[in-house]
Amino acid sequence: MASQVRGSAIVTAVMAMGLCMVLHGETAHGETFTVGEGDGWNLKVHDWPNGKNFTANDTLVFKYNNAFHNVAVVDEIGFRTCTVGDKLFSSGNDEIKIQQGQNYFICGFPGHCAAGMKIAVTAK
Ligand SMILES: *[C@@H]1O[C@H](CO)[C@@H](O)[C@H](O)[C@H]1NC(C)=O
Ligand SMILES: *[C@@H]1O[C@H](CO)[C@@H](O)[C@H](O)[C@H]1NC(C)=O
Ligand SMILES: [Cu+2]
Repeated sequence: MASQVRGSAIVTAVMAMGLCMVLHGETAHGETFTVGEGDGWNLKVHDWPNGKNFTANDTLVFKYNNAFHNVAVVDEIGFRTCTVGDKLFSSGNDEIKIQQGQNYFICGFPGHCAAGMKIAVTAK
């Protein structure tokens, strides 16, 4: 009987933790951020990371119309020069996990990165 009571207390505690994680948009794998909030991955997204705290393993969700945009994961040089490499996402709803340190993303459509469709995200 005592162990049954303790068991249900543990189940309740685990459920409360799960609810807490859902409410905060978090899982054991980190927080989830929608890039650009309601505007999504857009031409004016450049400053979106400012003032946010990112941690390794957080997930960035890129939402966009894939007829007009895509997401290239690049290095610092690719970011600076707007040069796309071989890591390209184009579903229009891409979930990308970030790593500790700098993470760079640019749009590969002609002129978009140069216009500001690029973000640098630093994760602790
Ligand atoms: C980010 O972290 C700093 C330092 O810990 C804190 O002052 C700030 O409120 C945090 N910002 C957000 C958006 O959580
Ligand atoms: C991120 O995930 C890796 C691999 O699962 C793990 O080793 C690392 O501790 C995680 N880092 C953080 C900050 O959660
Ligand atoms: Cu674009």
